[in-house]
Amino acid sequence: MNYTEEQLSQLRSEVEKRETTARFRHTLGVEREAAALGELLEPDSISELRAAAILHDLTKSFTDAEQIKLMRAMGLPHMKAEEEAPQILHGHTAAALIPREFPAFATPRIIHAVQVHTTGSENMSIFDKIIFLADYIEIGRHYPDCRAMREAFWNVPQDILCSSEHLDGVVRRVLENTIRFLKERQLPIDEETVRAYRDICRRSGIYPTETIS
Ligand code: DGI
Ligand code: FE
Ligand code: FE
Repeated sequence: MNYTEEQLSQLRSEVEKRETTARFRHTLGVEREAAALGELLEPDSISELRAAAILHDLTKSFTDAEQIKLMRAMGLPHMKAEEEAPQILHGHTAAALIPREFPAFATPRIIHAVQVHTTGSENMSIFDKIIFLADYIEIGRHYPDCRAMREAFWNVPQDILCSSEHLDGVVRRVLENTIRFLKERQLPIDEETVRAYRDICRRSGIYPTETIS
């Protein structure tokens, strides 16, 4: 699916109304990063990647209770994360809202990438990985881990930038960072995050270094 700049601009103004200034700045950062990654890795899908990035944190401002209420209202099945890691629910609720509120943008690729943007998933497409990585390395993120992954992605020769193995390597390291971050804080690690990490290690022929009990 291709969107015109006019359609994207209209989508941006709709989403801007629903996000705080800081969140919307992040959203635009993710859009820019997703477009830059798309130029290298998915050049025929830039406008669709932009749309997914604009929509990815649509419901981020909702409280945990509101997330759970929205899950039920939209007929989504119960998830363990509702008790253990409610901060991951916003991808699921945002994805479910897209067909209702932004039907022109309800493509399977946009919906799936938004749904899994926080945890990753098994069998991620390049489109999914671009949104997942753009969310972590967009220019507005200043945490040392985010800066390090931004460097790790961009600071390589041009021919490596375009390789899906390089993308996989950085996505794997982002998942490793997330798991380590959660372990250090003794927070529950969602099973989807674990599956995403194991799957990308297996596909890359790499032994998982983050052990998950
Ligand atoms: O929505 P953003 O802030 O832009 O970023 P995000 O959607 O990647 O959400 C990041 C938050 O999600 C961060 O606080 C870590 C948390 N998170 C990611 N995976 C897991 C998780 N939290 C738990 N408890 N378990 C997970 O597996
Ligand atoms: Fe998010
Ligand atoms: Fe985000």
